Amino acid sequence: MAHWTEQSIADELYQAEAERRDRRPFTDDWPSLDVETAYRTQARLIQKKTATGQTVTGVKLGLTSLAKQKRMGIASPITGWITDRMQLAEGTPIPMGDLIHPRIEPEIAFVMGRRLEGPDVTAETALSAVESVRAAFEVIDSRYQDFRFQLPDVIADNASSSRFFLGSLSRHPKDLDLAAEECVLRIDDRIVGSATGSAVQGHPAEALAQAVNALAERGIALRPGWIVLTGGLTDAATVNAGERITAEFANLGSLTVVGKSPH
Ligand code: 0L1
Ligand code: MG
Repeated sequence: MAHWTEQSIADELYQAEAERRDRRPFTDDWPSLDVETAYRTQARLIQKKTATGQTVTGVKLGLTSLAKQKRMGIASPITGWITDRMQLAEGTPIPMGDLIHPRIEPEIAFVMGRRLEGPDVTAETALSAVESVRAAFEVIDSRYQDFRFQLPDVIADNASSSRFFLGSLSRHPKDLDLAAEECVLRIDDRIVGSATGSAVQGHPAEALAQAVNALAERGIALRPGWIVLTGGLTDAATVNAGERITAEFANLGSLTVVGKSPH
């Protein structure tokens, strides 16, 4: 049985991503691996990324839907870090050759206007710290075989973060009803999902408040200018090379991405 430590798990996850290799969850060998240790491991993983020139540009909230939370036995989102290297400009194909088994989910993204720090942050306070709202696609990619993991595994793996896109339209939060904001997800011309912002903890600002309060327990505050991916609105869809994937929002515009073809 392998003897894992926070650092050796971070090293292994970093290598697995670089080598486009999936693996067994660490909890198979270390069943008592807990959430606190997993977040410290995630911090070591992001330190490795920043040591190689990546810059943290914000956070992602994961497992925001009721269905995913029930499966994992949690009631509030997990968080991961996003970096400048994960963000792709609209029009850039999803680099299928660099990823293991990417899935995509439409999200509502916030750009923070001011610092936000828990505890006791409410959805209202959280939203008042948001400068702008954008449509987003998050491309998730687990470093575990078949996305099979326990909660500590996925936290250590930076919440399956991989790539993301932001839409070009930027709206002020006061001009939107985010719980009612509709989104339709299409692959080529097939509708594969639809939802409103209420799919994310009832309201994306509620998800933000819960995440900020949880981050405060680890001494972390959100900084002005940081991006927050607030969580998948629909189920994540598998991405295949050559597919054209569109998220059509009622008030945030639409965003189209393609899975890069091998030729
Ligand atoms: O962004 C997400 O909600 C993904 C969080 C990790 C769970 C998964 O890989 O589905
Ligand atoms: Mg997501």
